[in-house]
Amino acid sequence: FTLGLASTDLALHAPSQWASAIKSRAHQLGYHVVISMVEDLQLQSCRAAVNELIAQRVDGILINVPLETTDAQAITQYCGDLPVLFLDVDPQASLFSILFDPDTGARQGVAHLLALGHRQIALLTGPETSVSARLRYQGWLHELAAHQLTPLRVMEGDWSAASGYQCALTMLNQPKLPTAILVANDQMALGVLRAAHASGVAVPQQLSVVGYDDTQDSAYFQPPLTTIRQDFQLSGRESVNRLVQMLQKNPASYPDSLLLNTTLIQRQTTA
Ligand code: IPT
Repeated sequence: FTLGLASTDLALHAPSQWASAIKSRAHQLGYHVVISMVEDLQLQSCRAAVNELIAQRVDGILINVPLETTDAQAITQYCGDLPVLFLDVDPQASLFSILFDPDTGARQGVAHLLALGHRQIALLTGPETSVSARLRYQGWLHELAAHQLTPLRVMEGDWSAASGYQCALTMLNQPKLPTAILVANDQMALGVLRAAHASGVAVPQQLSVVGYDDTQDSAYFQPPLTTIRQDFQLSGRESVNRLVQMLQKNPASYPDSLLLNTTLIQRQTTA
């Protein structure tokens, strides 16, 4: 059997972690994995990547491309009998998927800051084109509203450390500074730490920073980053297990979708 993986930019954290976890689990089970990278986030490009995989005679497809529900449904239909599992869609949609619960992650970050007494909280979101980035943002707003709070400021990055740096420089250059910032991923949080340092703002004494992902490097940031952990190893392994189960062609044992929890990892960027 051969499994196909259609993925966004492998230079980003989630795609690279998934590619590696999926490859190694498939290898253990004696499957091959072929990867097709999607250059931009248009439905057309995702379809082209899927076609490329089908041409290579894959038996099932994993899709790590942020897709709107209707687009993901169109891809599922398009693939016909070929099982398709999604990694970056809305958990509310009835698609076959393995996802991290964005509401839990958002709640953990907000609750942690509120418990420390923060009320002036800024948000640094991921790109609006990303389903997960939007869900994290909505989760933060929802949790803040549940405590009669609104964000002090909201800015949008593109997941890169460079964008985190630029956005944080802008935020830290305003008269009214946040006491804490929730960041949609650790790479952007790395840029925020550097901007704080460059602006003479002490972390965590003057500014608390919470990331999202828990990359292997995050414990080595200065200071070590408090973050929301997503276990990509677990998710990659489970996605292969479940897709393979679909290939057994026994509808009675078709697996369900899975919603994974996130964990708050408290390090030294919050006080
Ligand atoms: C999300 C990561 O949190 C972020 O760091 C970035 O790698 C992004 O993926 C790329 O799409 S995780 C999300 C796909 C569940």
